[in-house]
Amino acid sequence: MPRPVPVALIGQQFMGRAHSNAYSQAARFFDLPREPVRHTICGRDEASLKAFAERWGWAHTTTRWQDLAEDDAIELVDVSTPNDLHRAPAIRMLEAGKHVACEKPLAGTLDDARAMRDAARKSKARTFVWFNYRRCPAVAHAFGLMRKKKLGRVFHVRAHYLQSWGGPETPMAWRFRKKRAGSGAHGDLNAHSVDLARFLMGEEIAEVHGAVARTFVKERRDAVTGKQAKSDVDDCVLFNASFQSGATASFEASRLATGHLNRNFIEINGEKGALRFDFENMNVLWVCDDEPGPESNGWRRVMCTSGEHHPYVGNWWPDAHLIGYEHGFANMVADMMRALAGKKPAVPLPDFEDAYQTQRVLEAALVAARERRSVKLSTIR
Ligand code: SOE
Repeated sequence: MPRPVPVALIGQQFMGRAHSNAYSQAARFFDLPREPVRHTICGRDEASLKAFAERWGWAHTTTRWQDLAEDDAIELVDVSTPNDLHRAPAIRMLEAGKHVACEKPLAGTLDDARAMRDAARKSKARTFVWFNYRRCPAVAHAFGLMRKKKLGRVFHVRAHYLQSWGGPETPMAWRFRKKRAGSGAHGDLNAHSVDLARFLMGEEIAEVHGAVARTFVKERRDAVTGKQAKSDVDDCVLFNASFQSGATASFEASRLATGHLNRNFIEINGEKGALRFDFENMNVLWVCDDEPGPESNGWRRVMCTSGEHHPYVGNWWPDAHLIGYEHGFANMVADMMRALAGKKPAVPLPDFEDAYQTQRVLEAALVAARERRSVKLSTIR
Protein backbone atom coordinates (compact mmCIF):
# COMPACT_ATOMS: atom_id res chain seq x y z
CA MET A 1 0.00 0.00 0.00
CA PRO A 2 1.57 3.37 -1.05
CA ARG A 3 2.25 5.85 1.74
CA PRO A 4 -0.92 7.89 2.36
CA VAL A 5 -1.19 11.69 2.03
CA PRO A 6 -3.74 12.84 4.63
CA VAL A 7 -5.64 15.75 3.06
CA ALA A 8 -7.73 18.53 4.60
CA LEU A 9 -10.08 20.48 2.37
CA ILE A 10 -11.42 23.97 3.19
CA GLY A 11 -14.67 24.63 1.32
CA GLN A 12 -17.76 22.57 0.72
CA GLN A 13 -19.41 24.29 -2.24
CA PHE A 14 -18.87 23.72 -5.99
CA MET A 15 -15.08 23.21 -5.80
CA GLY A 16 -15.41 21.38 -2.48
CA ARG A 17 -17.47 18.77 -4.30
CA ALA A 18 -15.22 18.69 -7.38
CA HIS A 19 -12.10 18.18 -5.26
CA SER A 20 -13.71 15.67 -2.88
CA ASN A 21 -14.70 13.60 -5.88
CA ALA A 22 -11.17 13.84 -7.33
CA TYR A 23 -9.53 12.74 -4.06
CA SER A 24 -11.89 9.77 -3.90
CA GLN A 25 -11.38 8.72 -7.55
CA ALA A 26 -7.67 9.20 -8.24
CA ALA A 27 -6.31 6.13 -6.45
CA ARG A 28 -9.03 3.91 -7.95
CA PHE A 29 -7.99 4.72 -11.51
CA PHE A 30 -4.26 5.50 -11.22
CA ASP A 31 -1.45 3.42 -9.70
CA LEU A 32 -0.12 6.13 -7.46
CA PRO A 33 3.16 6.29 -5.55
CA ARG A 34 1.29 8.11 -2.73
CA GLU A 35 -2.45 7.96 -2.08
CA PRO A 36 -4.73 10.77 -0.88
CA VAL A 37 -6.73 10.07 2.27
CA ARG A 38 -9.74 12.27 3.00
CA HIS A 39 -8.85 13.29 6.55
CA THR A 40 -10.72 16.53 7.42
CA ILE A 41 -13.32 18.70 5.73
CA CYS A 42 -13.47 22.29 6.97
CA GLY A 43 -16.42 24.62 6.36
CA ARG A 44 -18.24 27.43 8.10
CA ASP A 45 -21.72 25.95 7.96
CA GLU A 46 -21.67 23.40 10.76
CA ALA A 47 -25.22 22.30 9.98
CA SER A 48 -24.34 20.95 6.54
CA LEU A 49 -20.73 19.89 7.27
CA LYS A 50 -21.49 16.47 8.81
CA ALA A 51 -23.74 15.48 5.90
CA PHE A 52 -21.07 16.65 3.43
CA ALA A 53 -18.40 14.61 5.26
CA GLU A 54 -20.57 11.51 5.16
CA ARG A 55 -21.49 11.88 1.52
CA TRP A 56 -17.93 12.53 0.32
CA GLY A 57 -16.05 10.26 2.72
CA TRP A 58 -14.23 12.75 4.97
CA ALA A 59 -13.25 11.25 8.33
CA HIS A 60 -13.28 14.46 10.41
CA THR A 61 -14.89 17.91 10.32
CA THR A 62 -14.01 21.32 11.69
CA THR A 63 -15.41 24.82 11.33
CA ARG A 64 -12.03 26.42 12.17
CA TRP A 65 -9.40 26.34 9.42
CA GLN A 66 -6.77 27.30 12.02
CA ASP A 67 -7.19 23.80 13.54
CA LEU A 68 -5.72 22.26 10.40
CA ALA A 69 -2.35 23.95 10.87
CA GLU A 70 -2.09 22.42 14.34
CA ASP A 71 -3.00 18.90 13.29
CA ASP A 72 0.23 16.96 12.71
CA ALA A 73 -1.64 14.19 10.93
CA ILE A 74 -2.49 16.48 7.97
CA GLU A 75 0.05 16.77 5.16
CA LEU A 76 -1.78 18.59 2.36
CA VAL A 77 -4.32 21.41 2.81
CA ASP A 78 -6.61 22.28 -0.09
CA VAL A 79 -7.89 25.88 -0.02
CA SER A 80 -11.13 25.97 -2.03
CA THR A 81 -12.72 29.07 -0.51
CA PRO A 82 -13.78 32.36 -2.17
CA ASN A 83 -10.77 34.35 -3.42
CA ASP A 84 -10.45 36.73 -0.43
CA LEU A 85 -10.01 33.71 1.81
CA HIS A 86 -7.04 32.16 0.01
CA ARG A 87 -4.24 34.22 1.51
CA ALA A 88 -4.57 33.71 5.28
CA PRO A 89 -5.06 29.93 5.35
CA ALA A 90 -2.55 29.28 2.56
CA ILE A 91 0.21 31.23 4.32
CA ARG A 92 -0.60 29.78 7.73
CA MET A 93 -0.48 26.22 6.34
CA LEU A 94 2.84 26.82 4.59
CA GLU A 95 4.28 28.19 7.83
CA ALA A 96 3.09 25.01 9.54
CA GLY A 97 4.98 22.97 6.93
CA LYS A 98 1.92 21.68 5.06
CA HIS A 99 1.73 21.33 1.30
CA VAL A 100 -0.99 23.61 -0.11
CA ALA A 101 -3.28 23.20 -3.12
CA CYS A 102 -5.19 26.43 -3.81
CA GLU A 103 -8.13 27.15 -6.10
CA LYS A 104 -7.65 29.60 -8.96
CA PRO A 105 -7.12 32.49 -9.32
CA LEU A 106 -4.26 32.40 -6.81
CA ALA A 107 -5.93 35.37 -5.07
CA GLY A 108 -8.40 38.20 -5.60
CA THR A 109 -5.62 40.82 -5.57
CA LEU A 110 -2.01 40.99 -6.71
CA ASP A 111 -0.95 41.92 -3.16
CA ASP A 112 -2.45 38.74 -1.77
CA ALA A 113 -0.96 36.68 -4.59
CA ARG A 114 2.51 38.16 -3.99
CA ALA A 115 2.31 37.45 -0.24
CA MET A 116 1.35 33.85 -1.02
CA ARG A 117 4.16 33.51 -3.55
CA ASP A 118 6.64 34.89 -1.00
CA ALA A 119 5.42 32.46 1.67
CA ALA A 120 5.82 29.58 -0.78
CA ARG A 121 9.40 30.68 -1.54
CA LYS A 122 10.23 30.57 2.17
CA SER A 123 8.69 27.15 2.70
CA LYS A 124 10.02 23.68 1.89
CA ALA A 125 6.45 22.50 1.24
CA ARG A 126 5.00 22.09 -2.25
CA THR A 127 2.29 24.35 -3.64
CA PHE A 128 -0.26 23.61 -6.37
CA VAL A 129 -2.94 25.75 -8.04
CA TRP A 130 -6.09 24.20 -9.49
CA PHE A 131 -5.81 25.26 -13.11
CA ASN A 132 -7.69 22.09 -13.94
CA TYR A 133 -7.97 22.52 -17.72
CA ARG A 134 -4.24 21.78 -18.21
CA ARG A 135 -5.17 18.20 -17.42
CA CYS A 136 -7.83 17.64 -20.07
CA PRO A 137 -6.18 15.00 -22.27
CA ALA A 138 -6.64 17.17 -25.40
CA VAL A 139 -4.87 20.11 -23.73
CA ALA A 140 -2.10 17.90 -22.33
CA HIS A 141 -1.67 16.44 -25.82
CA ALA A 142 -1.46 19.97 -27.27
CA PHE A 143 1.24 20.70 -24.68
CA GLY A 144 3.25 17.73 -26.00
CA LEU A 145 2.89 18.93 -29.60
CA MET A 146 3.98 22.44 -28.60
CA ARG A 147 7.04 21.11 -26.76
CA LYS A 148 7.96 19.16 -29.91
CA LYS A 149 7.71 22.50 -31.81
CA LYS A 150 5.15 21.04 -34.22
CA LEU A 151 3.80 24.50 -35.09
CA GLY A 152 7.23 26.06 -35.67
CA ARG A 153 7.31 29.77 -34.91
CA VAL A 154 4.05 30.90 -33.31
CA PHE A 155 2.35 34.04 -34.60
CA HIS A 156 -0.98 34.17 -32.76
CA VAL A 157 -2.72 32.97 -29.62
CA ARG A 158 -6.47 33.54 -29.56
CA ALA A 159 -8.28 32.74 -26.33
CA HIS A 160 -11.76 33.34 -25.05
CA TYR A 161 -13.72 31.95 -22.17
CA LEU A 162 -17.40 32.65 -22.67
CA GLN A 163 -20.30 31.93 -20.33
CA SER A 164 -23.82 33.35 -20.17
CA TRP A 165 -25.08 32.74 -16.63
CA GLY A 166 -24.37 36.25 -15.31
CA GLY A 167 -27.50 38.12 -16.44
CA PRO A 168 -29.54 40.48 -14.18
CA GLU A 169 -31.79 37.63 -13.04
CA THR A 170 -28.83 35.82 -11.45
CA PRO A 171 -28.93 36.59 -7.72
CA MET A 172 -26.13 38.12 -5.71
CA ALA A 173 -23.24 35.79 -4.80
CA TRP A 174 -19.63 36.24 -3.63
CA ARG A 175 -18.47 36.07 -7.24
CA PHE A 176 -20.20 39.46 -7.88
CA ARG A 177 -18.62 41.25 -4.91
CA LYS A 178 -15.27 42.91 -5.61
CA LYS A 179 -14.24 42.73 -1.97
CA ARG A 180 -14.60 38.95 -2.01
CA ALA A 181 -13.72 37.96 -5.57
CA GLY A 182 -11.28 40.73 -6.57
CA SER A 183 -12.72 40.77 -10.07
CA GLY A 184 -15.54 39.13 -12.03
CA ALA A 185 -15.24 37.24 -15.31
CA HIS A 186 -11.59 38.36 -15.43
CA GLY A 187 -10.25 36.46 -12.41
CA ASP A 188 -12.73 33.64 -12.85
CA LEU A 189 -12.29 32.97 -16.58
CA ASN A 190 -9.40 34.98 -18.05
CA ALA A 191 -7.30 33.39 -15.28
CA HIS A 192 -7.84 30.02 -16.96
CA SER A 193 -7.13 31.41 -20.43
CA VAL A 194 -3.93 33.19 -19.40
CA ASP A 195 -2.75 30.06 -17.62
CA LEU A 196 -3.46 27.91 -20.69
CA ALA A 197 -1.77 30.36 -23.03
CA ARG A 198 1.41 30.56 -20.87
CA PHE A 199 1.37 26.80 -20.33
CA LEU A 200 1.07 25.91 -24.01
CA MET A 201 3.45 28.60 -25.24
CA GLY A 202 6.10 27.87 -22.59
CA GLU A 203 6.94 31.57 -22.37
CA GLU A 204 5.73 34.71 -20.64
CA ILE A 205 3.53 37.56 -21.75
CA ALA A 206 5.65 40.71 -22.05
CA GLU A 207 3.07 43.44 -22.60
CA VAL A 208 -0.66 44.14 -22.51
CA HIS A 209 -1.58 46.54 -25.32
CA GLY A 210 -4.99 47.68 -24.23
CA ALA A 211 -8.04 46.37 -22.46
CA VAL A 212 -11.70 47.03 -21.84
CA ALA A 213 -13.52 46.01 -18.68
CA ARG A 214 -17.27 46.53 -18.37
CA THR A 215 -19.93 46.03 -15.73
CA PHE A 216 -23.35 45.83 -17.39
CA VAL A 217 -25.34 44.49 -14.44
CA LYS A 218 -24.81 46.88 -11.54
CA GLU A 219 -27.33 45.48 -9.05
CA ARG A 220 -28.60 42.03 -8.19
CA ARG A 221 -31.20 40.67 -5.83
CA ASP A 222 -29.78 39.34 -2.59
CA ALA A 223 -31.41 35.91 -2.21
CA VAL A 224 -31.34 36.16 1.61
CA THR A 225 -32.59 39.73 2.20
CA GLY A 226 -34.60 40.05 -1.02
CA LYS A 227 -33.09 43.54 -1.44
CA GLN A 228 -31.10 44.86 -4.39
CA ALA A 229 -27.33 44.72 -3.75
CA LYS A 230 -24.40 46.28 -5.61
CA SER A 231 -22.73 44.05 -8.18
CA ASP A 232 -19.35 45.75 -8.58
CA VAL A 233 -17.20 43.30 -10.55
CA ASP A 234 -16.61 43.23 -14.30
CA ASP A 235 -19.03 41.17 -16.38
CA CYS A 236 -16.46 41.02 -19.18
CA VAL A 237 -12.82 41.90 -19.79
CA LEU A 238 -11.13 41.88 -23.21
CA PHE A 239 -7.44 42.53 -23.81
CA ASN A 240 -4.63 42.20 -26.33
CA ALA A 241 -1.09 41.18 -25.45
CA SER A 242 2.34 40.14 -26.78
CA PHE A 243 4.46 37.20 -25.72
CA GLN A 244 8.23 37.62 -25.23
CA SER A 245 8.75 36.03 -28.67
CA GLY A 246 6.54 38.67 -30.28
CA ALA A 247 3.55 36.37 -30.84
CA THR A 248 0.30 38.30 -30.45
CA ALA A 249 -2.45 37.18 -28.08
CA SER A 250 -6.06 38.17 -27.56
CA PHE A 251 -8.22 37.32 -24.56
CA GLU A 252 -11.93 37.74 -23.90
CA ALA A 253 -13.82 36.62 -20.79
CA SER A 254 -17.53 37.16 -20.35
CA ARG A 255 -20.45 35.90 -18.29
CA LEU A 256 -22.91 37.62 -20.63
CA ALA A 257 -21.96 35.90 -23.89
CA THR A 258 -25.45 34.80 -24.82
CA GLY A 259 -25.38 31.47 -26.65
CA HIS A 260 -22.16 30.25 -25.01
CA LEU A 261 -22.29 28.09 -21.90
CA ASN A 262 -18.74 27.14 -20.98
CA ARG A 263 -16.70 27.90 -24.06
CA ASN A 264 -13.11 27.78 -22.86
CA PHE A 265 -11.45 28.19 -26.24
CA ILE A 266 -7.84 28.57 -27.30
CA GLU A 267 -6.28 28.54 -30.75
CA ILE A 268 -2.61 28.83 -31.65
CA ASN A 269 -1.44 29.64 -35.18
CA GLY A 270 2.17 28.94 -36.17
CA GLU A 271 4.24 28.86 -39.36
CA LYS A 272 3.85 25.07 -39.74
CA GLY A 273 0.36 24.52 -38.36
CA ALA A 274 -2.30 25.36 -35.83
CA LEU A 275 -4.08 23.87 -32.78
CA ARG A 276 -7.51 24.55 -31.35
CA PHE A 277 -9.26 23.44 -28.16
CA ASP A 278 -12.80 24.16 -26.99
CA PHE A 279 -13.93 22.79 -23.63
CA GLU A 280 -17.51 22.41 -24.90
CA ASN A 281 -16.05 19.55 -26.96
CA MET A 282 -13.31 18.68 -24.53
CA ASN A 283 -12.23 15.29 -25.87
CA VAL A 284 -11.26 16.83 -29.21
CA LEU A 285 -8.12 18.66 -30.29
CA TRP A 286 -8.34 20.31 -33.70
CA VAL A 287 -5.02 20.11 -35.53
CA CYS A 288 -4.06 21.79 -38.78
CA ASP A 289 -0.75 20.82 -40.35
CA ASP A 290 0.72 19.91 -43.74
CA GLU A 291 0.76 16.17 -43.10
CA PRO A 292 -1.90 15.00 -45.59
CA GLY A 293 -0.25 16.99 -48.39
CA PRO A 294 -1.25 20.31 -49.98
CA GLU A 295 -4.27 18.82 -51.81
CA SER A 296 -5.93 17.82 -48.49
CA ASN A 297 -4.65 20.37 -45.98
CA GLY A 298 -7.09 21.60 -43.36
CA TRP A 299 -8.29 21.12 -39.82
CA ARG A 300 -8.38 17.54 -38.53
CA ARG A 301 -10.63 16.60 -35.63
CA VAL A 302 -8.47 14.44 -33.35
CA MET A 303 -10.36 12.52 -30.68
CA CYS A 304 -7.94 12.44 -27.75
CA THR A 305 -9.22 9.12 -26.43
CA SER A 306 -6.32 6.76 -27.09
CA GLY A 307 -4.70 5.33 -23.99
CA GLU A 308 -1.51 4.75 -25.92
CA HIS A 309 -1.18 8.23 -27.42
CA HIS A 310 -2.96 10.72 -25.16
CA PRO A 311 -2.03 11.63 -21.56
CA TYR A 312 -4.21 10.32 -18.69
CA VAL A 313 -6.63 8.45 -20.98
CA GLY A 314 -5.20 4.97 -20.37
CA ASN A 315 -6.09 5.30 -16.67
CA TRP A 316 -9.80 5.66 -17.37
CA TRP A 317 -11.97 3.66 -19.74
CA PRO A 318 -11.20 1.54 -22.81
CA ASP A 319 -10.13 3.65 -25.80
CA ALA A 320 -12.74 5.90 -27.41
CA HIS A 321 -14.91 6.25 -24.29
CA LEU A 322 -15.30 9.91 -23.48
CA ILE A 323 -14.38 11.60 -20.22
CA GLY A 324 -15.73 14.83 -18.68
CA TYR A 325 -15.20 17.84 -16.42
CA GLU A 326 -14.49 15.91 -13.23
CA HIS A 327 -11.69 13.85 -14.78
CA GLY A 328 -9.43 16.89 -15.08
CA PHE A 329 -9.55 17.27 -11.30
CA ALA A 330 -8.81 13.58 -10.67
CA ASN A 331 -5.93 13.76 -13.17
CA MET A 332 -4.61 16.71 -11.17
CA VAL A 333 -4.80 14.79 -7.88
CA ALA A 334 -2.88 11.94 -9.53
CA ASP A 335 -0.17 14.38 -10.65
CA MET A 336 -0.01 16.03 -7.21
CA MET A 337 0.53 12.60 -5.63
CA ARG A 338 3.30 11.86 -8.13
CA ALA A 339 4.92 15.22 -7.33
CA LEU A 340 4.72 14.55 -3.59
CA ALA A 341 6.52 11.24 -4.20
CA GLY A 342 9.28 13.09 -6.09
CA LYS A 343 8.05 11.84 -9.46
CA LYS A 344 7.23 13.75 -12.64
CA PRO A 345 3.61 14.74 -13.33
CA ALA A 346 2.21 13.92 -16.80
CA VAL A 347 2.36 17.65 -17.64
CA PRO A 348 3.73 20.47 -15.45
CA LEU A 349 1.76 21.43 -12.35
CA PRO A 350 1.23 25.13 -11.67
CA ASP A 351 2.61 26.23 -8.29
CA PHE A 352 2.26 29.60 -6.49
CA GLU A 353 5.22 31.03 -8.42
CA ASP A 354 3.62 30.08 -11.73
CA ALA A 355 0.13 31.27 -10.73
CA TYR A 356 1.64 34.57 -9.56
CA GLN A 357 2.86 35.16 -13.13
CA THR A 358 -0.70 34.64 -14.38
CA GLN A 359 -1.94 37.05 -11.70
CA ARG A 360 0.52 39.70 -12.93
CA VAL A 361 -0.94 39.43 -16.43
CA LEU A 362 -4.47 39.78 -15.03
CA GLU A 363 -3.37 42.86 -13.07
CA ALA A 364 -1.69 44.38 -16.15
CA ALA A 365 -4.98 44.02 -18.05
CA LEU A 366 -6.91 45.75 -15.25
CA VAL A 367 -4.40 48.64 -15.21
CA ALA A 368 -4.58 48.85 -19.01
CA ALA A 369 -8.39 49.07 -18.87
CA ARG A 370 -8.46 51.62 -16.05
CA GLU A 371 -5.76 53.89 -17.45
CA ARG A 372 -6.53 53.31 -21.13
CA ARG A 373 -2.95 52.47 -22.07
CA SER A 374 -0.42 49.72 -22.78
CA VAL A 375 1.25 48.10 -19.79
CA LYS A 376 4.64 46.38 -19.80
CA LEU A 377 4.69 43.35 -17.52
CA SER A 378 8.08 44.49 -16.17
CA THR A 379 6.19 47.31 -14.40
CA ILE A 380 3.81 44.94 -12.58
CA ARG A 381 5.43 43.42 -9.50
C1 SOE B 1 -17.88 29.60 -12.86
O1 SOE B 1 -17.74 30.73 -13.62
C2 SOE B 1 -16.86 28.53 -13.18
O2 SOE B 1 -17.23 27.45 -12.44
C3 SOE B 1 -15.43 28.92 -12.82
O3 SOE B 1 -15.32 29.38 -11.51
C4 SOE B 1 -14.52 27.77 -13.07
O4 SOE B 1 -13.19 28.10 -12.78
C5 SOE B 1 -14.64 27.36 -14.53
O5 SOE B 1 -13.85 26.23 -14.70
C6 SOE B 1 -16.07 27.09 -14.90
O6 SOE B 1 -16.88 28.19 -14.55
